[in-house]
Amino acid sequence: MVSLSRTGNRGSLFDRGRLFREFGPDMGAVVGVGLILSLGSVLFGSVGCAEEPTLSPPSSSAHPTTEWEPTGGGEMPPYMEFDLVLVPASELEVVVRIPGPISPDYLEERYGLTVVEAVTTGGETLLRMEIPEDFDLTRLRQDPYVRSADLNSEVNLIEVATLLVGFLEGDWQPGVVEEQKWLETMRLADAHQFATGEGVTIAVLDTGVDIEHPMLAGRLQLLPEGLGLSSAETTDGIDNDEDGLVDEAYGHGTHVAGCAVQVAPGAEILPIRVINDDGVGSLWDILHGLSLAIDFGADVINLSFSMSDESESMEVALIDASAARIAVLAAAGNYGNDDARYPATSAHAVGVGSVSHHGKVSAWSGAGSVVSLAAPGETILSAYPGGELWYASGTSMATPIAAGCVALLIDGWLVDGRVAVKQLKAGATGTKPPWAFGSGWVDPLTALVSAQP
Ligand SMILES: [Ca+2]
Ligand SMILES: [Ca+2]
Repeated sequence: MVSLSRTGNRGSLFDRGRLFREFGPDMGAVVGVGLILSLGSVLFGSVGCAEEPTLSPPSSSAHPTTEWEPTGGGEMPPYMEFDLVLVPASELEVVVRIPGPISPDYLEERYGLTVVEAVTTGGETLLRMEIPEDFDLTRLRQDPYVRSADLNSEVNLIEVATLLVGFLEGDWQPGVVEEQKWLETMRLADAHQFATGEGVTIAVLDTGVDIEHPMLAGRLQLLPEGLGLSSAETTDGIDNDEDGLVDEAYGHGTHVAGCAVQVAPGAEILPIRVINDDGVGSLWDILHGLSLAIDFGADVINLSFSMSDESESMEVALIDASAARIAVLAAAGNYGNDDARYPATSAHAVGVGSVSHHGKVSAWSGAGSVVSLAAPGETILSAYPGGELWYASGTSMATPIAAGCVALLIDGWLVDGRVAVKQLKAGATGTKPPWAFGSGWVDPLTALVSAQP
């Protein structure tokens, strides 16, 4: 058994009783009674919002805004034609990374594996292989030519696992988007006078995006055909994972990409579809997507999903991204303050949790010292396929908002992704409670004004 090199603590990082006492029954109660209720209360705007914002709105952009509420409900749009089938996760497969000079034949002959799919990346070969009945993963991992090997496990989208997708808001209305409170408390209008993320590529590994959406049009770098993964978000009207919900993840990637461009309107989004419309992907898809993100020059990689367990292959991929000076941001999960999920907990990724637009920790957000940063993730209005706008809440929304901030710093200071993350952490603002995250919640304007390159 190969042990993974990690730092950080996945244990209990929070005192729920303390949270309850200091921050009111709304927070403590929802942590206790379950995620579906807590998320419902967030979406209907009942999580307490009585405090003053911790960031003062700048005078230049201060304007009277009507207090907005999610308008709720709405019909699911008609399903579009399905033209992409993602590879299902399988316990009968292994994903292996070997040096380029080593032939896959070596693995076939020595371990009885059969190549299903192979990609070359960074001088190495990434393989998806069928395993024989008496397969021994430990023996494969100990092979000196094998850099990483894992069973090809299932990967789930955070919001789908907690039955949260979003609300239909109606047609594209840019004026409404601009009135969101979180844009104001983050002082983004002022930050955009210093930087917009121009020249920065943010890879969004998700369900793909609606490439025609007005919020995204002209801001996309699309994957060329023939790579095995695509950029477009599509839906099939089928309950692919047989959980009783049909296409429950559809729109997730479009929404996530829209969050990033609201923060960094000059950045280019590279959508990589690694999760299907029911919110299910595989470790293979993720690893393949990460290799494409690196190969296509991403400066920032956004991972708004969590995995059921840590993975040697994922750690190796994150180390490679880090070596390429890429900032990898991962959602901490919506399972409560003491339950941040991998890969947000990896030492080689930047974990991102959620706060309200006042900087109050979201009751359902993964938190703790192992989660470096937080960003607004409650009732965020963003793009939805078909030119629409939906509200959604979750660390999936907070993560691309933080990723957009990293893009602003890369542009503003002409630094690489990893330096930009350090600057963003150094400029972060305290949350309520202040010990919730490793550094605090993102404050791009402070980092743009005061950071050292
Ligand atoms: Ca389903
Ligand atoms: Ca489906």
